[in-house]
Amino acid sequence: GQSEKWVLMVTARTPTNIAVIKYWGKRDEKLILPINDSISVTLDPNHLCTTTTVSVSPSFVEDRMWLNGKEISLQGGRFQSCLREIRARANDVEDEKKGIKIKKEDWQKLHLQIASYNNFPTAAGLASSAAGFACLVFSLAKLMNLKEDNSQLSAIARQGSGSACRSLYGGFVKWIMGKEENGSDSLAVQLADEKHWDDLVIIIAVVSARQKETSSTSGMRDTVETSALIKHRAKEVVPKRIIEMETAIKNRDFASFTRLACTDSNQFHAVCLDTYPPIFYMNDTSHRIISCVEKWNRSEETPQVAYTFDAGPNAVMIARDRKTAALLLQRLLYNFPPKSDTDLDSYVIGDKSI
Ligand code: 2P0
Repeated sequence: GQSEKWVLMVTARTPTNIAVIKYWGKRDEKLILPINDSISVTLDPNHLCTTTTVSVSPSFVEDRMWLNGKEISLQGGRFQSCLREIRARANDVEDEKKGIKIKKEDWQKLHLQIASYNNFPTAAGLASSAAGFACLVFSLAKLMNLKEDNSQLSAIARQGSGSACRSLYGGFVKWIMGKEENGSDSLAVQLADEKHWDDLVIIIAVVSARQKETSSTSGMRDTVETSALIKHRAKEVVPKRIIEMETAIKNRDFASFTRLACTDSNQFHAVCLDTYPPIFYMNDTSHRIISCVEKWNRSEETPQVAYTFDAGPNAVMIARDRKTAALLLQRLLYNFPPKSDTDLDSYVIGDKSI
């Protein structure tokens, strides 16, 4: 009848995040519980982000989702975990203007339609799943009137993709690994907001926009099963670095920040190489970018630029301020002229990226 014709919608936009102390390895694959804490910086929402619209209507007959205009399956365990956790916490919703009244228990029967867009290459090591699941969980939480705070929502987003839990906050964010077997304390907290250290400028050099060969999920599973180094990293190295990185962020100490971020990225890739069979995420261009930044940092009194690489060859560089960012672009364009034979396709330039 007439009363069945309504549609209720919520749209949200969520930026991706870049880890400066990396997450790599799970202790529980189903709940997505990590073997160490991690720290990230969330990008400016104007750049790499996901926009998701979630809608509900009594006329929808099943849950459906479209990613970048193409329908995808919601049958995977990760989507089902997020949907189940959110529906379990749903509350009454009332929209007087539209004459809509949804009772808490109705959410178990009502179906959803979800449309999501990434404004950057999916699965090219630019953390698309991080922004994607964070945005999905956040928009559904708004639609279903959840009372949980962002930390509690992050523990749901975590079950979609580990790194997604860190995109529920802006600025600098820590994912606490937690101790509980059910994962209830494995969640994100904000260390500092986006205004705390807004001199920093993030520049991402897209070395390759191709999809990565080894997914993070299977890569980290192989690492945990075969690498001897990962145990040392998770138990001895990361806990100390987390404390040092929190202090560096608090004091806006760029020299310490750079040393910690660069060595942690390098150790993550060393652990990938220590996996059997070995995983190569960086390529020759990535290595040349590292050399270029290291040489520059060593020629100055104090470091100018930090670099970090995720599960792909693209370089994320963090310049200490805008002036340095402009000099960095000059150096990159000189060393990697866009029209030469290098495979550096383009530069994605963040403004004030945090
Ligand atoms: C990070 N990465 O901390 C690390 C550094 C990639 C390298 O988190 O299996 O897509 O969904 O939990 O979150 C990528 O792994 O893996 C990642 P799942 P996810 O950002």
